[in-house]
Amino acid sequence: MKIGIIGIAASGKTTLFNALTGGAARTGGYGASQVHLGVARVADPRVDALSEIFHPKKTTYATVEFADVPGLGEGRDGPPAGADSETIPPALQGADALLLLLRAFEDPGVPHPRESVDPTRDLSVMRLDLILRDLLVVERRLERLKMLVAKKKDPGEVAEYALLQRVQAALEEERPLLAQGIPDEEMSLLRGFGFLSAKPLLSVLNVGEDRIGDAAGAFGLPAVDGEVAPIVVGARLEEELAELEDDEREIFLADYGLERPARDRVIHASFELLGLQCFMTVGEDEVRAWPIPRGAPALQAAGTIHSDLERGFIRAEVVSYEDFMDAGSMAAARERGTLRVEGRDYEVRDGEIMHVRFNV
Ligand SMILES: Nc1nc2c(ncn2[C@@H]2O[C@H](COP(=O)(O)OP(=O)(O)OP(=O)(O)O)[C@@H](O)[C@H]2O)c(=O)[nH]1
Ligand SMILES: [Mg+2]
Repeated sequence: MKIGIIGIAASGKTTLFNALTGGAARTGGYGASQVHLGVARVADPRVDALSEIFHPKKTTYATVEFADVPGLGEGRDGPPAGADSETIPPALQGADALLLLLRAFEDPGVPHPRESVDPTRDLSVMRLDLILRDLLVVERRLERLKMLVAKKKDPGEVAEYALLQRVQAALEEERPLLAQGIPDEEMSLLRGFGFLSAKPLLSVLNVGEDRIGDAAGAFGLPAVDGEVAPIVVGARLEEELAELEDDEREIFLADYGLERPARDRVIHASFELLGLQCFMTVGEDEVRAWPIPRGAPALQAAGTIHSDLERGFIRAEVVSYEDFMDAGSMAAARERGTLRVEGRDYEVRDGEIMHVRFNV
């Protein structure tokens, strides 16, 4: 599952990307057109605690993939051009969700493409930019469909034409696809387009190092119904923190009056934005957190580990993280009756420790 990091030019996207993924991509490149791909570890105290109990050969955390793309909006590129074949950047087409970084830091050394720092303005610029890019793709597809449908009345194409016409009208009213109330079956027909305004969006406010303790509201950012509240970070500070050893990091954080880096909060929120949760497997070989969609059944969880486990699934032995910690071992949890036996349709809950019995 991949999150695309978007924002206007010089908002600190690559800086944040480095902080999240431990990368070292060049920042301050204003105008660089590279896409950076990286993987961020989802910190999880439960995995740490389980690892201390089992002393496994290997400990594996869940991960989230991030793609850092060059600035959008009216920054470097100007408004999206009609003839542009890449109205939806390919790196974003396949993204499952978007992280929108909003610049709130002042730094005379880093010119703002619109001269003044105004995250509320940039938020609407970016929202509109996503809608316009989708609109261009819809318009081009409609032109093509019009010809096709005129020649031959293929029922699939006729339906797509009608659907896209509705989408077009709503986009023209500046309603993002995600807010158009399109039913799941129709949404899946649209998936291939990779529409940007159909992707869940998390706003992150880059406030720089001076105003790190402030809340998003202090920057005049309005709260939007149904959207997660923006997360406040100092991207450059986070980038520096990511490079430090643990003991140095403590000192650095204390200097800024912070308890912990914002990095983990951003990664967690991204993970949740993707609709994911974790279940755990434990043992002497490996303690591991496995990401699965929230509400996924045991059979799907088994398949995440290995296709054999799905194919030959017999049952799952499940215990909640808390019950396991209370019991101290799988055997003790079994004796206490907190270890349950569940079937293939069992809805796995976050943090549960699972052992799959299978036979192939
Ligand atoms: N003072 C300060 N500078 C920052 C902060 N975050 C980023 N910068 C600086 O802003 C400049 C641009 O940062 P980048 O991360 O390259 O910005 P970007 O959004 O990736 O820019 P483009 O890829 O060109 O769109 C760099 O010089 C960063 O060091 C911050 O929190 N505080
Ligand atoms: Mg960049």
